[in-house]
Amino acid sequence: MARMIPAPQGLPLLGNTLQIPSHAPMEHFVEVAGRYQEEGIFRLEVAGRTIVLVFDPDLVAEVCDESRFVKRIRPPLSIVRDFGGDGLFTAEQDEPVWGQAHRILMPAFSQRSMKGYYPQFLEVAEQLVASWAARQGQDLPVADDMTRLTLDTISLTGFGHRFDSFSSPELHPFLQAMGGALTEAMLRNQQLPFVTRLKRGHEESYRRDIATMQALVDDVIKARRAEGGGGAAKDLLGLMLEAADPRSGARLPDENIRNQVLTFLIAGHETTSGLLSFALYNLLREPHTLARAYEEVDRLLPGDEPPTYETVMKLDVVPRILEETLRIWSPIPAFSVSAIEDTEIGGYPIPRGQGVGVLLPMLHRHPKAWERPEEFDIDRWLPEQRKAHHPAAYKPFGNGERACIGRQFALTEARLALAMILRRFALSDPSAYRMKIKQTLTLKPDGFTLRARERRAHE
Ligand code: MNH
Repeated sequence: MARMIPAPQGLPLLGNTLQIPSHAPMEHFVEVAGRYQEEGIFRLEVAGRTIVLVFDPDLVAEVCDESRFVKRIRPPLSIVRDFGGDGLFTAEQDEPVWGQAHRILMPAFSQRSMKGYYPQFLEVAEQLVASWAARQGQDLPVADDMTRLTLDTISLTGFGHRFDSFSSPELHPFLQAMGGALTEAMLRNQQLPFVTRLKRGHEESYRRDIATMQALVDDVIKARRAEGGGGAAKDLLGLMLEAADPRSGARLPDENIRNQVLTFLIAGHETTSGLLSFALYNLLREPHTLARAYEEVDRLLPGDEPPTYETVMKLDVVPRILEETLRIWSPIPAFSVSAIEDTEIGGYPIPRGQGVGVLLPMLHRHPKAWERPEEFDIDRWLPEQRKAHHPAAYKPFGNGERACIGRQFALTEARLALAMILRRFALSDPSAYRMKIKQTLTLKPDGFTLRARERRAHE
């Protein structure tokens, strides 16, 4: 028998639209979800659309069945498409260019390829630690510095472009523009279209932000073309300019390459920055885990020599800190799929085309799947425990074919950065930061600072 998906009371026409705090939608969804813990599913009427959110791991397992559900470009992704265009993140599954780009780029994101990027990963990580060494005893803006690291890393490895973010006290204008555009996409997601149309000032600054980002991308591509196309450069841009889809033989259109570069500049740094910021937050709250991390980096990375790729891949505590951080604080708090045909999940009817969002902060703390869900415990990620996890209870990188292509990239970059920080600095948090989430579609700790002191003398 079909069950009704529970929903909080809304207003006629407006539904639940006005209940959502515009700059903190995720916190609100989590709060509402708490009222439906038993059901693990609920429904909201937002800006004229019905959204269904799920977080019970068994229901999530159903929507992760790719024969029944597929990623469709709906709000907020259809808004992000204003700047992501037909890049991988915001392309429809059945747009030929998605498959072409996916097949061309997949090999560039294998763990093997990470070894090739390692010198650049290391170069930027060394700039981070040098910059922190020069600012000992000062309050370090964690999210900003992690953004410097991850933006410089993706742009150098992917496109041979240097932002040199650590040489400037201000963040690059690209980041300002990106933050503005992502925030506007989030706001528009919760607005009735007529409200969006009334806000002319927002429209102007939105278009300006998009133009700022595209101008940078065009410069990066122009610089490469001036050097003679892809050529020897076996980075993402070189690959996109030269490679043909192994299946169709097609090459990526120029407009698509532009969209991919912008997509990678955003998707390739924003979330990894959040991951590293949350990881540092967790470590400062978990002295026992921090001590284990120090022990590991001192054992595997003694001295001042730059660590090799092979050594970094031997780390075990550090990557488990990252995995547990992605459980407790997923930088992307939700992803969505749509029903291919009329179907039901757990007895709840889902009509064809209905979007279903997977609410990660709730899924990743669901008591059905996690013991002591609020506890930061890296030993959940020991091989034996890992095997015992509910198969659908951990989805920080999304699902299936449309899962994150940059997963190895993010985890390799982040484990190196965290190891480099820990081997060099003793960290403290004299202002006793209390978590405050800043959401610009993705999540970061707002206003989090820490202090760093060199653990040993360095010349
Ligand atoms: Mn990433 C898709 C999370 C790092 C490039 N990424 C996704 C999705 C999630 C995600 C979730 C699926 C979104 C959806 O279903 O709509 N990504 C992350 C997280 C990190 C991350 C949590 C870091 C931590 N992502 C990266 C990095 C890159 C990258 C680094 C690039 C270098 N991600 C992508 C791209 C997609 C994606 C591109 C879209 C893939 C596709 O649909 O083909």
